[in-house]
Amino acid sequence: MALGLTTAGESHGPALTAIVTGLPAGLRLEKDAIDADLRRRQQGYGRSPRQKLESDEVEVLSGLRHGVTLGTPLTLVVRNRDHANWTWGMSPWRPEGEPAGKGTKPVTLPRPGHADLAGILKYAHEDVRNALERASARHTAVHVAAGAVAKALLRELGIDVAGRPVEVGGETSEEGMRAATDAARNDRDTLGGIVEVVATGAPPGLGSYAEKGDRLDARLALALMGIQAVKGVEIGDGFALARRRGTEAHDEIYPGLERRTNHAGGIEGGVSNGEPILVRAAMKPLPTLMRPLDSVDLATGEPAKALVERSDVQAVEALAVVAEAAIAFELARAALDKLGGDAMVDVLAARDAYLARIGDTWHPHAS
Ligand code: EPS
Repeated sequence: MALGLTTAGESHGPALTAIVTGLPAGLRLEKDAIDADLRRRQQGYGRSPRQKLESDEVEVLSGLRHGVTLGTPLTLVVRNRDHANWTWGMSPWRPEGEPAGKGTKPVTLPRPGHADLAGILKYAHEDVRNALERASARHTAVHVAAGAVAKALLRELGIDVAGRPVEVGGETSEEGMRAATDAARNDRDTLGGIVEVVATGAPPGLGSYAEKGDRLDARLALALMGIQAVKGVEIGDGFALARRRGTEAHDEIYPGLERRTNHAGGIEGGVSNGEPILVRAAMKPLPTLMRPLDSVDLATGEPAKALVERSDVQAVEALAVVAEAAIAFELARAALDKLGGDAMVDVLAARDAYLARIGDTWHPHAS
């Protein structure tokens, strides 16, 4: 059974939920490790005051007993503490009593760059809130929880995945990124940036060239492009390869199947080649602006300024954690596609048999 993930939940609703299916039985999970990733996602320079309200923590409702997976659907829940301020406005049922708290008035001022306008047109909503609540990047919290589960599985297979920000507002040094964030905050503006995720220890043979949907690079690109605000994805040297000659673009093969370069980012023909897997994602500046752009009031059809709501100045460090989780989940899916197994013991036996078969020719790098 393929590894699957379904998520649900609104930004200011009661909770976010993820159901992970197809996990082998016998995988040990640590609550602390999942919570540590949830905390990492909440941190970062330029985050919204909302992060002071939330203190994300995972709850498990099914699929786990005494910290070990059962091979049944795993339900992960992250509650929204802020929901306490929205109990009327985001009540799942028809609210009782007088309107109180946040979210009581319809939002009619769509923000350029957000899902607001497309969302209400698509779903026939009148209140933009009905679109923005799910489109919000808040729900990446539960994707990070699912990614932490995937990382536990990958660790058993000797695969490590790590994400980091490499650029914020065009700046690449730590100080530059902070200064750019401070400057944008002072100007009541927002920034985007670039994150990089590196996976080491993946064996050759994950993914396939047989169909385009099987290609590992296509799957990783989907995993990253599906994250809020991501507008570009690059594998290995990506766009720079287009400007090189073939003799300078490819990674030559030496005895022991050694490579001295990794322009391909660890993937050739849609299949992992045993080198570190290297991907990058570009994030646009966040579309919720304190200095709002021109829009139209949907209630009157008249020109107006877009909705102003509390938001982040930039969330690139958060994206690094979310992208790491997305890549981990996709690599875990690809690894289970290759190795199969209802039980971890079977997955590990299949891994050992596979590595024994290719071991005469392929030797993992120390990197
Ligand atoms: C978000 C807007 C802000 C962010 C939120 C994503 O939320 P709020 O409108 O409640 O201040 O803080 O991100 C999170 C809450 C989170 O946990 O990442 C948006 O519009 O996407």
